Amino acid sequence: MELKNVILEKEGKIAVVKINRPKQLNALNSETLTELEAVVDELALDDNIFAVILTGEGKAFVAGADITEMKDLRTIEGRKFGILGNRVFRKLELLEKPVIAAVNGFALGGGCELSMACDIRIASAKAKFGQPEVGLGITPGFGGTQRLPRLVGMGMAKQLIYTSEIIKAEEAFRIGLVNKVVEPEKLMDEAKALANNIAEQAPIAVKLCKAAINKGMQCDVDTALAYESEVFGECFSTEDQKEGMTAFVEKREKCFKNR
Ligand code: CO8
Repeated sequence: MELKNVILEKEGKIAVVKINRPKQLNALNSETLTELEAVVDELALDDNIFAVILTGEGKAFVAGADITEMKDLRTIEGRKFGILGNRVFRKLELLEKPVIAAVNGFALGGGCELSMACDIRIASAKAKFGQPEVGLGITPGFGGTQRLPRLVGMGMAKQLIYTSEIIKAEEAFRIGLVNKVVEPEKLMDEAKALANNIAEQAPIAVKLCKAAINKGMQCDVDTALAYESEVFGECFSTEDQKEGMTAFVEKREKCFKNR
């Protein structure tokens, strides 16, 4: 697929995905969502990429779903748009490689929701977060009512969603919505350092950790622990487990092969 609104760059073991509609503050229209889905599909199949960074071109991360496209939608079309966004974001959340949101600016509505479908959020000190949907007469529709309370707790999520309040990066850090706040000029370096650190670990183990955390957070603790035991056992069928432990015992550098 020809990409107009999304840029995909690969640098060694990491990929950088950039939402690229800066004039519209990277607002997500159907075309952009479809391109993002194609990029996620491509990354899923790329055995040389072990961590992904998602960011926005220009002054915004993503200022929401495209209000111009949504304005005149009828019920069935609104539902279709919501289903598209949820499908793409869920695909991103389930991608078998960690995704870091490098939040460079506005992350509002669908933008905040996009960042929450990522594994880790690093924010520029200039970033702003919020779910302003009720001020537009709609509910969050790309996972905000579900992922925000899971991240920051039900009370804080309800306050943010019911009021449309927009918060600064420091407040987002305080409530646990972002992992770290950094100076704007350091954002990509920090995100890349983190991504490269992850990419140096045993990829199958990282993939299984992601699956265990994602799955375990959505079910009862006994089912979750049983799943953890299953993936833990699975690690012992990999060459990388033998390599990681042998390298430790032999006091040498390890060399993982994703096998
Ligand atoms: N959609 C479409 N266009 C947008 C959006 C958006 N979400 N955000 C900004 N733009 C456009 C502006 O219209 C403007 O275009 P133009 O130059 O043609 O007038 C351009 O981007 C620049 O924006 P501003 O001039 O407004 O820039 P400012 O720096 O003055 O303000 C703000 C920045 C505060 C971010 C402001 O643009 C704003 O409030 N944007 C809207 C934020 C918002 O409400 N986002 C939530 C949208 S709803 C949503 O995301 C729901 C997701 C789930 C959908 C489920 C569907 C079923």
